[in-house]
Amino acid sequence: PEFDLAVRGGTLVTATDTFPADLGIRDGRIAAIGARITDAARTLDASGLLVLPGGIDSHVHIAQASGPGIVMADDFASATRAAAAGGNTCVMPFALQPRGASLREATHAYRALAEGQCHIDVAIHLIVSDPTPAVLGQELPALIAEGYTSFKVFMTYDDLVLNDRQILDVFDLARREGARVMVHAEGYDAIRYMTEKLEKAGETRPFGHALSRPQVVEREAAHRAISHAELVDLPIVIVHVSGEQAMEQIAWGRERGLKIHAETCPQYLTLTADHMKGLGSDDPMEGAKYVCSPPPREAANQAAIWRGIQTGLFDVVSSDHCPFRYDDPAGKLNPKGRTSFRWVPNGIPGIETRLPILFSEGVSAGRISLNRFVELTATNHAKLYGLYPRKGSIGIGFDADLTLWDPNRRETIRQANLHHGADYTPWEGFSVTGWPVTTIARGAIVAENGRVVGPLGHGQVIDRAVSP
Ligand code: DUC
Ligand code: ZN
Ligand code: ZN
Repeated sequence: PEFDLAVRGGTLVTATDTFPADLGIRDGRIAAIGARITDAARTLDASGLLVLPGGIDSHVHIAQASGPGIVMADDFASATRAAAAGGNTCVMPFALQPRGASLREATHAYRALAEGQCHIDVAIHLIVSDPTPAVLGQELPALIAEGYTSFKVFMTYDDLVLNDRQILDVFDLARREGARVMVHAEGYDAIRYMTEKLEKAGETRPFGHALSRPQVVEREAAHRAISHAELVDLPIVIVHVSGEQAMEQIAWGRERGLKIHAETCPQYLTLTADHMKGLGSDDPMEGAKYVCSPPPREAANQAAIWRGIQTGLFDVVSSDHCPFRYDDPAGKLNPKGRTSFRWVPNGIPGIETRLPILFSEGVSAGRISLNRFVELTATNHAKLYGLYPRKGSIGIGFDADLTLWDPNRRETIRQANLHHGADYTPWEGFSVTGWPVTTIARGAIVAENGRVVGPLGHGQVIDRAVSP
């Protein structure tokens, strides 16, 4: 046969177009788009379904070191299994440089964890926590040349925070080397001040987390990051934008002609700070299930985030999957976590639920078009991080990374049906319309009807060129 696989009778959706067509797949790539493709070893019937570019989640945390006694709930096998079941074909986790250690060694050790352990493709970002002369002078340029072309910097956390001079030096290097920089914009000193004040006042429950990082903390850091980017003349991505006030800073920067990209996440569209009170339970510790940074805001803020999605302020919607088990001494309910929110690990699982939640609340609810959905969940991720035109759309020569999507299927999100390593989902009982039915990664069927069928090791670690 001419093709290994034909996908017949579906409606193809890209960031710009929606049209009925068959696909012919050969050697893991899209080889034909046409009216009637029949000469294939295997045929999938996509009638009544949308054929979307596979989801790319450019912001996930997998098997990342998380402080003494704390263990992240997913390794590469479980995270990519959950991602595949949720309609994704590529995820981008972070190799973290522990302070005082070599970024190069940490990165190569992290990559070794991924090799042979992934159901879908993985591309690795770096986290720079210690920009020493050796890191800035040798390690980082060498890693960028090796294909690690993007990295994240933090403006908070004891073990990760960079001061302003360090941020400027790292931005300057990124400009020279053509690397993409992601910024976690929350102010370290403001958080410390608030945390100590809240603890002194006895406000130690998980809800204190939300009080310790009000919008001004994110807004101030976003402004500072944007100003540093202007000084250095570097495009940046502000990740996990949670508040309307930070959005205003981004809009302000763009009006000045700066290239400021922005990411938000489903938690800022669907959760609120009140979730951290553990509502619906007698136990305030239940609120720890929703502790992530930045924290979800008041309900009215969700409308502002939706406006940013509709108007183009946001380029991408990622999950920021950062999974910890709840009922586990190495997770949310670690012994110190019970004494103060300060010790509750920050992050929530979401790698498998990102696409259904955004589709349902966005497309099915009439807030965004199908094309905008594809742009926000696949195309723009590929373009921002150097995966385009290999991934991120449907076209001749692209990787055959596809999700067959049933726009009418109604489902209720249940932990019992998810594939991640966490022991809960923040969206337990959340109803959605629209669901991924089949996930195809480089031409192979990796998930079908909630079952992951592709072999571990099918996914590859992808090196990237610097993004134009
Ligand atoms: N930042 C993230 O990107 N993820 C989880 C926690 C955090 O601070
Ligand atoms: Zn972050
Ligand atoms: Zn994150």
